[in-house]
Amino acid sequence: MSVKTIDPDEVDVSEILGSAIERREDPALITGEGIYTDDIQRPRMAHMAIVRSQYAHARIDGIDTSAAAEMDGVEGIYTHDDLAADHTPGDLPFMIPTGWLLPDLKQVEYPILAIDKVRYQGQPIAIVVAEERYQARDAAGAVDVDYERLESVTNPAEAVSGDAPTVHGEAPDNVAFDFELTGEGDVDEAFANADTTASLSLSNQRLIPNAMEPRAAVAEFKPGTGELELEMTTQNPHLHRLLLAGVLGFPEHKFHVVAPEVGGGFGSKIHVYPDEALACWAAWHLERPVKWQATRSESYLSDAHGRDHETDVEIALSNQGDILGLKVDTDAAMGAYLSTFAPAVPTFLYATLLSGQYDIPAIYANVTGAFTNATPVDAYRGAGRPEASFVVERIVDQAARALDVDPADVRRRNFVDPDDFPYETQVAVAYDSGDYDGAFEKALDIVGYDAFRERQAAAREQGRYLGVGLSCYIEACGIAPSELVGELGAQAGLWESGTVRFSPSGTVMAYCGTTNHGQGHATTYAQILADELGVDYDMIEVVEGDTDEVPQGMGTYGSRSAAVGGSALVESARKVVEKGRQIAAHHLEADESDIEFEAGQFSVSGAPDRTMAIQEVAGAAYLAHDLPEGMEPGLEATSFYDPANFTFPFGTHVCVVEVDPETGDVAIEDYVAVDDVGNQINPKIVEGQIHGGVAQGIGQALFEGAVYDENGNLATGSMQDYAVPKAMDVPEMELEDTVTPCPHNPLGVKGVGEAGTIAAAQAVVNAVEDALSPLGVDPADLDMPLTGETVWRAIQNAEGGS
Ligand code: MCN
Repeated sequence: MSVKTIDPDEVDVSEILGSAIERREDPALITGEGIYTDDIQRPRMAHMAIVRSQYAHARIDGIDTSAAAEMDGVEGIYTHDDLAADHTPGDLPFMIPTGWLLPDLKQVEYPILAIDKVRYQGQPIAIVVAEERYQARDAAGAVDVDYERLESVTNPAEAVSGDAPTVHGEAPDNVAFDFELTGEGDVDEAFANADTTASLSLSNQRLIPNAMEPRAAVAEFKPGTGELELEMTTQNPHLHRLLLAGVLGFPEHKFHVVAPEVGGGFGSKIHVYPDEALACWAAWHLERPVKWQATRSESYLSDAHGRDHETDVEIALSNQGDILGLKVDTDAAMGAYLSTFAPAVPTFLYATLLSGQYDIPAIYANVTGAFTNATPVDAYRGAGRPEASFVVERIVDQAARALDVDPADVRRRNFVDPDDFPYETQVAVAYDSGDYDGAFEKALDIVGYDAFRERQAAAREQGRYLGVGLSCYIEACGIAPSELVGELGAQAGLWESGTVRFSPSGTVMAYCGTTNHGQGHATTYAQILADELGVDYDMIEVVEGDTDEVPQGMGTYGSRSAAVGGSALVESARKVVEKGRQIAAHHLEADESDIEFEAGQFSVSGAPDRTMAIQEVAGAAYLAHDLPEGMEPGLEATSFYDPANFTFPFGTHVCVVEVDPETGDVAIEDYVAVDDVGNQINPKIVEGQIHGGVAQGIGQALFEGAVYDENGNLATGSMQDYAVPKAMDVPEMELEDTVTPCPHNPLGVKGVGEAGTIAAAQAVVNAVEDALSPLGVDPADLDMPLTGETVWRAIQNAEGGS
């Protein structure tokens, strides 16, 4: 069933929160009015192209720029030596910082232009600035780099096997970190006491984000004021301001970062990369605006990739089907350098979610971060949590097989009980609220699980292979609180700022430190404030993505904007109402405690005719002719909201497939999702987020995967070679929900932006495994992506072995 969109004019303000109103951002975007970074033109603007390493691992013996420098339009060609010689007194910055430090993390230098060595194909070596874009790109192609090639390694398990080329001298064994997480439960004892165990080795393949708009930047240095302005494809302009100021050695208060319209990010536009720093440096150095626009091929090489885990997992069970313990050992690729939040992803966003929706008394996780000669890996939609859900949900299916029971029964038996919240897992987190069985039974009911099993048995009689896959996922959104993440190694606080400002005429401006890049914040934030303030939705404007307009913020990632940004706005709205209450009390000559506020009206309790609309209060606040003694004029408030905990959305996704044993082709027949994201601000936006997320999860399950050849060349560096799902590959979905409010934020919301991606992949893979179980296919042969070839080979392997 699909949620029907409503025209906001048809919704009363008292019902706007929770209504599926149309997204207000869409008219401008679909009529071409949206301004993206590459649309920006500046007088005297030059163009930058980047000379990137052809090889995965090489020493640089020389860079000959002479031929390129003679080419038409070329203004300058710069290497690391030019950066080193320019602008920087004292210590040389121009290094990308690591935003999350784990104990004993091997921090390695990550220069914005290579110094002496390159460690992945695509690493920036030099920049060319020219009058026109094509001139810059042509000249970049003419820069002659003298490489001495070195052996390379791209697989994380091989990289840390003790028998691989070394990526960084500082980490001779390629181990960036060795991370362990366990609780009080004794895992060895759990396995010693187990009646049954099951195990699986699996890969969670490397993915490439593929946002619709490749990354881009326009930088301009203004010599008159000493200001640097950067318009860029960013999910977090404030973090980019802070970290790029450090990279460049530029004063933060003179640095203005703006996100124009951003065509998707999926995590890839969070991180600090060399490219945007280089555009800034060039603009500063040349004192003219400089634009850099990645080509699609450049994006494949240079956007941080996602996932890339090799995992061994074991589960211990009683004969009755109780999960007694879980052991997980993962090698997680970091790629060639530590990208901004890379160390946090396979540790605090992965190992902490390994209890899934289950009450598991003993868990041990060990994660080894591996340097490899590949593009750096960082957060990509879901970031750590899809990997965790994948491991848990696949091993639970193996457990069912080992016990010879239906996979639905193992899940039912082990869910955390609704009465046990907050639930402390054995892996360091406390789930806030949930009803896992509720969402599960609803999903099974919609898909007709019991009837399907009968249909499946009948189809097998006819030689058809139908399968059903279950995925009961848990996720942690809105990473928090700042003090805790600080203890865990975050180099930033994870609060959010929100300002609510009335104008004298009673309209409202809202400013939030999050940054929309497809999620519809302008709509949902206005819904929240219309409800809080009782002001007409159309009279509320939302501003994000500009460090001059919104002085502080932390950006959009980790499905945090509703729970953290939305809560900051709520707190500010409530402060505004409190000030308004004092003004109203003064004007209505009543005691402040007698003033009620509802639907935008202040009224004296028991005297409904003595009222003052919040707009009138705003007028009085700015007129300032008659305010309570000592009160400052104006009506606005700013809040920095620091959440008390993560939020933990959850749900069950069920996928039904048919596999053609002759070709290995997988057809998705049915897809049902029941998600619980707490209270919903806008059910249509929630549905859209789930839908997009599931499409990406299906992409991972069936199509996508970055492939490196034996020399570390990216073999899937274009849309022809890297298969993202197309519309015809994504089935009709049945999206339903349950609602279990978050108990610790004022909106009761949990995140939704990543839920679909976290849930989908294992639903599809488990379905394929279920379909093929009569053939005796080895589950370890079903590594994603399950292309026809992979599935066909798995079938041949099973038939060959039988
Ligand atoms: N929402 C709601 N009710 C809830 C929760 C959220 O109505 N209970 C609404 C929010 O108000 C917001 C949207 O749903 O309009 C998503 O909210 P939230 O879950 O807070 O996620 P963020 O806004 O912080 O977005 C980040 C998340 C992430 S981490 C990735 S990756 C992702 C995603 O959002 N990338 C996206 N969704 C994307 N959607 C698009 N179009 N493009 C991307 O790059």
